[in-house]
Amino acid sequence: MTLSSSPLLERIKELEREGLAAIKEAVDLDALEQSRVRFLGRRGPLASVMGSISSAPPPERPLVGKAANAAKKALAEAMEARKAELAPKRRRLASVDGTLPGRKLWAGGIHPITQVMDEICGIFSELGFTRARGPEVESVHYNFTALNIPLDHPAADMMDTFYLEDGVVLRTHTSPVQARVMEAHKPPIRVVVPGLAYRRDSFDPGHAPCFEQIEGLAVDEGVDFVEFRAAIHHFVNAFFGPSVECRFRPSFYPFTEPSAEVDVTCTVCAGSGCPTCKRTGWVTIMGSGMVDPAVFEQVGYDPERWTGYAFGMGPARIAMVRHGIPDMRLLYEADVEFLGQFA
Ligand code: 2NL
Repeated sequence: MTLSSSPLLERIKELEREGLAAIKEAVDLDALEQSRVRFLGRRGPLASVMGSISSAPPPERPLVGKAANAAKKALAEAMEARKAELAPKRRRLASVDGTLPGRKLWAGGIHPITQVMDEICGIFSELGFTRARGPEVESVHYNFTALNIPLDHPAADMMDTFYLEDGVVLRTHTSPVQARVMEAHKPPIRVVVPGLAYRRDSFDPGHAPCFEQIEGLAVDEGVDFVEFRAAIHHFVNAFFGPSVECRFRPSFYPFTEPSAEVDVTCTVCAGSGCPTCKRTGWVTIMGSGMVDPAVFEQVGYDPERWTGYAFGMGPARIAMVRHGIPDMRLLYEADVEFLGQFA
């Protein structure tokens, strides 16, 4: 009998081949452990081969022992290698700098339109104006008639709105609140009225069918155009800063006479011409005028005794002028990335 044909050595080689194959095919750590028990366990085939060394012819015994140990070592090494492959991947933490500050979460902020409204009301409160609020669902009387707007007048056309039922509309401006304030209180009156208004407008870069408005009204004895201009100048200065100039342009509103639109030098291009000011250097920020005596008559004030001025502006437009926002719809899309810039 030659050594190479020793049945024990053959058996050892066979076990090593089978073991290596089983290790290679193990799909997870459980399967790997099963093959370890099967081939290297105390009651496994290699252990029993070792136990039967004594039955081999004496010259073969050292070779059989060596071969068995080599097979065990090969299987143990293959097992370690497969274990490393199957082990769940651990994240390498060595590259993370634990001293870095945490990421800051945006805690929310005040909408740019609301910021503008709060600021405007704040500036007028320094001039003695209090805040008033009123219903968004309004009667045709307060929305149009009491403000000297006949329903067949072109001005009523421009304020085409949503009729809820006969004689009831969504208000097209906040002016009905001033009419209500005048009916409920005697002069002197100085109020600003922030709130939502509705018009049958398309949602486009310059319009929204539902928009914020702030109107103001001052009524007292001896209020004249000089006080009116001074108040508006003070507001423009306080809101836009001293480098911004303003001008009054003659205009028409049914509830004021004379009426004026107020323009300021463009804050985006400082008057040199850009898309915000349509290359004119000026942007319109409000409509205004001296209250028409016909309005005072409607609310029961003596137009011989009381005079006043009124104005109205759209905070969304003013926010666009202030920040150079090209499209009003951006302000209403609730895009946190966009709005977060103004928080
Ligand atoms: C505009 C124009 C304006 C008024 C609003 C007013 C209210 C009363 C009496 C007189 Cl009760 N006037 N409000 C006056 C002139 C202009 O708003 O373009 N608003 C966005």
